Amino acid sequence: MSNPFNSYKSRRDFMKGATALGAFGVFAPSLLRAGAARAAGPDGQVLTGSHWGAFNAIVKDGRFADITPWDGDPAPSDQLPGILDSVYSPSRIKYPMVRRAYLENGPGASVETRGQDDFVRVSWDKALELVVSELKRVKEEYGSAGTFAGSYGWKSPGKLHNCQALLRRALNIGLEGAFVNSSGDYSTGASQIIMPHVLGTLEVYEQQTVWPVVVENTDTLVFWGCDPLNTNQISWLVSDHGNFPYFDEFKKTGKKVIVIDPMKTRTAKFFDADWIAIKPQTDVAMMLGIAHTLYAEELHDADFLDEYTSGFDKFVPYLTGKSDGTPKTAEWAEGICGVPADTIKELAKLFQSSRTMLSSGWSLQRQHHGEQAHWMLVTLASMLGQIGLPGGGFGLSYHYANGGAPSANSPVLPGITDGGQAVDGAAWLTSAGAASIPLARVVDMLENPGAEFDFNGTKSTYPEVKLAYWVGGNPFTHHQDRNRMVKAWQKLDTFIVQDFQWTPTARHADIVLPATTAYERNDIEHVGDYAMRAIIAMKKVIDPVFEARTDLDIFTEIADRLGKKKEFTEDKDEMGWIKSFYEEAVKQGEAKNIDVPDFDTFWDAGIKEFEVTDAGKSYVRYADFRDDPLLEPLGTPTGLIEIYSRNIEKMGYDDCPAHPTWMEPIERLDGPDTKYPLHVDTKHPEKRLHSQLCGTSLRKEYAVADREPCLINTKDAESRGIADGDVVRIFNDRGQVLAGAVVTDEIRPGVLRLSEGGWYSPVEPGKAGSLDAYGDANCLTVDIGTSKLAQANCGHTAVADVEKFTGDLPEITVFSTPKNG
Ligand code: PGD
Repeated sequence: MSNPFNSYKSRRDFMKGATALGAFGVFAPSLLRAGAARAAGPDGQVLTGSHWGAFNAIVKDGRFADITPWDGDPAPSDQLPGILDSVYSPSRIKYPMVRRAYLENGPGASVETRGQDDFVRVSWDKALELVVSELKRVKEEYGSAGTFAGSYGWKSPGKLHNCQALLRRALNIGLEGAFVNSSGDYSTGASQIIMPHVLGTLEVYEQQTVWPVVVENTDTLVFWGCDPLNTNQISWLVSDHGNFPYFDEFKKTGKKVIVIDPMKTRTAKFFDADWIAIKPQTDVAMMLGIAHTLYAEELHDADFLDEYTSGFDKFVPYLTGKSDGTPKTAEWAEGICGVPADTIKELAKLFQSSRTMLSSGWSLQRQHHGEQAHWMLVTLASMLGQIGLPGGGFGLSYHYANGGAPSANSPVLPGITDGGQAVDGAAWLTSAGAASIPLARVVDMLENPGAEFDFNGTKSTYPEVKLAYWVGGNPFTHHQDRNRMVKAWQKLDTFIVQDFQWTPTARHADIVLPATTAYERNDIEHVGDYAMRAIIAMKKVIDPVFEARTDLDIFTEIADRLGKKKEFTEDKDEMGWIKSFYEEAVKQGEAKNIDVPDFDTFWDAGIKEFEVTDAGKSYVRYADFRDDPLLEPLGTPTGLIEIYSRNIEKMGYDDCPAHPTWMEPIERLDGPDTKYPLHVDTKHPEKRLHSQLCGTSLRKEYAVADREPCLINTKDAESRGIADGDVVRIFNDRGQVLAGAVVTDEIRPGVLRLSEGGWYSPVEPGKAGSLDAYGDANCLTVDIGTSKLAQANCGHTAVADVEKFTGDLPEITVFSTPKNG
């Protein structure tokens, strides 16, 4: 089966395809109202925004009937039709629902049958009465740490209906903050903790040296474990797709592109790149092999290391093997990463002799000892001495939210606050403790109340949690080791889920509250996370369907029932909040001399775009530091790039030494103690956002035999008698899933690809170890912290085996409404 994802669609291609399909033929553009000031009414067109970009929603007879990309989008995502389907899909939650056993017997009832029980429809009044009385009971009986509201997930964009901030706001204001929060995220959990020690900043969410500079100056562009043509389809805010025109420009230059990845990615195919098929989880070894070559051949930039870094002298004995008897030569690296030593040596020379940008993804750090990967990448870039030069150095965000698209001179919108102490930025460094856990340790916390855990130099104890309230996330797809999780979840008396679709998470809940999609409410957001290209009115397209209510509305009522409505709302309704955020932008505009129209003009127009400045077009990351490291020091203790960290040394962790180090992961392909012969690569999917849109008609475009596709190398398939299109069972000691085989040479032998985000559909719900009928990759992954430092998730650490499935094919239940739903 050929892989359909080898290119991206420019705007022209998108529209051609759409017209050919007749998708947009129903409404002549002249009949459509552009920029309607509110929901379209029975017929019309509304401009609004999403993770997948800005789009026009076409409404017919009061129904969201069609979707076309915003005129300003240079590369519309072909996932847009999934958005439309998500509003009316069979997986939509229509009414407030309560698990029957819970409704009949109360908190803690039959927890072992969560996921298999049927649900009972209740009124909103009843549902909220249950929610509020349980919040109060848990606070009374278990104190301030009995409820977990560190709810994580990709939710929807919008500065107001930020459901996670609203949840915490309701509990901060209504329950005097009686809840356990979380810090970090599943994307960059390891890197965002180690990078402040190394570079004095989170680094992963910072603007990159911009693409016009890269196109002009970079000779060798390396994509190391990232697939920007795929992942830049979506953004945390409303995607601008600002990188895509530069992909075309760079390609036209004919300059070298290298992709280091177990898979021949969409990006590799687009650029016709040199594909180096590394073994998964071995990047640190390969980087060390390059570093050793540079050092041994005296190709490293000693002046740069002297002036801008600290601790290289402590790293060298490790590199040469003086300290541990193992020189980290290219030959040594080959034995681990599977890339020939000659290739490693050639790369060292190529990187040193040409302007090289090492652009890395985050998969490298979403694995056991993931902290080491970006630390070693920064060390390698330091040895090359090009950090702060136009088009040289490293970048940790070219693959995310269109990092590197030049920034506009735009005001910055505020958003709804959580009404308590902010947990962001530098606070992540110190926010360990019973009041907040590193979020990927949630199962550990449920299993081990009272147990001590380390985190970034601190020690805390896990609280005893009895109630979890989840909004805007799908932990029954995003968290690792599903079977362990299913059991741990049984420790909860109550699990409340607020979502718009019957995700696997909602199916494991006791109380389910139907939220609206972003298209059934008004909001406001930026277009372009880094580019800040525009502010968009995310206008309501249609009224809420069935009994869905907005997150703001639900939490307002919870705050009201807790006697704190006024404090929660500050006397503002939906449009009052949106206006108040916009007014801040107007004030900033006045101060910074940016033209920002008044609210009514903006809302009527639907969007306000901002100019990209010359400074935005020529930004070079770390140029200031390079120009003057004394006046522009980094935020590290030494003010320099820390190749050796005394702070980490003081922590004394056995699993995170004080300089970048190759550390064997708990399991890996061909690893010393590894039991299974194949690695499971759980990269991000091409046709959905994590698990979002998995429950829509888009699935038909990629599912194989109705199941999540699993890429398998031709040789591995042949030796197991697996043919393209077969249903296969992938298994290890932690779990077993069915998937549809895609036999290909576009993946390294020994590696399977099963994308994260496939909805968990257990054949025996509630039973740990059940076969998953659809293909949830996290049935197979390990749930351990990356190290004591970051305690981040290891979603890319999994080995397994695969066989052709010959039994009776079990039904996939997860995409339909549960009984009575
Ligand atoms: P999403 O599918 O985006 O996944 O995990 P995350 O939980 O973020 O789930 C978001 C949920 O929010 C959906 O169910 C959606 O319906 C709901 N939602 C959307 N908008 C709203 C709203 O306005 N209100 C409410 N109430 N709900 C809403 C993603 C996570 O998975 C991440 S970020 C990463 S990087 C990790 N990646 C991997 C990986 O690469 N490999 C593995 N094995 N595992 C991973 N897990 C992580």
